[in-house]
Amino acid sequence: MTRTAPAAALDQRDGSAPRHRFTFGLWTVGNPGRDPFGGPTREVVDPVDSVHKLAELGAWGVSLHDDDLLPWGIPLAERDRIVKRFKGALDETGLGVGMATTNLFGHAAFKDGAFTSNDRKVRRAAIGKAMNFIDTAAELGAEVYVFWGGREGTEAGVAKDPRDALERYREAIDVLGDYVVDNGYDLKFAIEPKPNEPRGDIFLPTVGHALHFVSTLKRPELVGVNPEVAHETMAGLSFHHAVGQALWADKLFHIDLNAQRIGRYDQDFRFGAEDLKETFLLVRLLERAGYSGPLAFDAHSYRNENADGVWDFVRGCMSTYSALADRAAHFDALPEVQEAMEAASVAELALNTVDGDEAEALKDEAWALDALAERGYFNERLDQLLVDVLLGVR
Ligand code: GLT
Ligand code: MN
Ligand code: MN
Repeated sequence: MTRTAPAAALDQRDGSAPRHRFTFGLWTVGNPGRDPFGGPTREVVDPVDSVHKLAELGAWGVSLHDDDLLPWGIPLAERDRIVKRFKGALDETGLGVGMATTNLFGHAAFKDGAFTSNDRKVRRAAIGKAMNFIDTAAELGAEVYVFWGGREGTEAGVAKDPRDALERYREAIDVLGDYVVDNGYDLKFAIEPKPNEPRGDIFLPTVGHALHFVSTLKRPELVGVNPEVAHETMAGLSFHHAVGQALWADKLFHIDLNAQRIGRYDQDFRFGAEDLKETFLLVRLLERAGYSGPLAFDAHSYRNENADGVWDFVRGCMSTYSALADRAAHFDALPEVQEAMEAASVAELALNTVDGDEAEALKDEAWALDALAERGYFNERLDQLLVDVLLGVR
């Protein structure tokens, strides 16, 4: 079913569809402000109310875990009633479902892992739980199904051979891939890496690890990655480089946007709340690459906000993305930027280094290194222009 854009869409350039497909997880706007040291500071939000409010604010869609919509353990008839009511809200508002996923971390049985638990019965139950919600995801028209393996890891490294754990992880994704194809579902998978938290160390800790893992699968074409700003940043890595590698591999199926400072716990702050420069580089990259998948804000409002503050957080995420997209286009159009790019030989990196069999010429050219060391790359000028644009002085 094609969905019509909500009338209030923030960034409607051509008048027909929102240019950016912004989505929010039900668990993000519904986050009650719990942290490891204190209980909730806000009421739980009804998913149907979240759908209506997000539509009003101009989001394109939502994403959800099974347990966000269907509390664990409810009877089948109740499930059907809840799904029907939720579908009704989506139809009424025109909101889409960017991604769906399984909560494979909350239940106490997943304390040793889900797909990589040492207990085979837990592993089988985890695959079954995912299958159950894949059925609902297909019914809701989700385009991507995410796997975030928050519990797939160890504190006591001696308790799991990482080779066995990765083999079981691979097996689970392969079995679920067969399930999707056998049922004729139009659904792609995306693996979401994270280095640690809640486990001491998590398997598939970075985008690079996940990209290699995808290449080992039975159906690699079905599976991509879902990088999250906070997760690569926790590992001290450049997020836009990680996204660049996912794009280069044609594997950016989904993206989780938020903000994070290096060396901290998983902060999941409002998009753009930290490191505006890296955030600018990310948005510029996504815009230039023509990424058209969901732009999912996987973040939550500060704990000291009340229910109204959550909607300020939602507006802030979307307006910062849109403003940075505009700033990025403005930056690239500035003549002084184009000159600095030329001086820095930015476009030259897109040219082939070697054309055909040139071994003899290349060996001769090795002697040019001393002369080549003389030039500058004008990175100071170029980077300052970026800072000027971010500060609004250009
Ligand atoms: C959890 C995690 C996120 C994941 C979600 C999907 S759940 O909130 O912190 O990064 O994207 O399972
Ligand atoms: Mn995430
Ligand atoms: Mn996170």
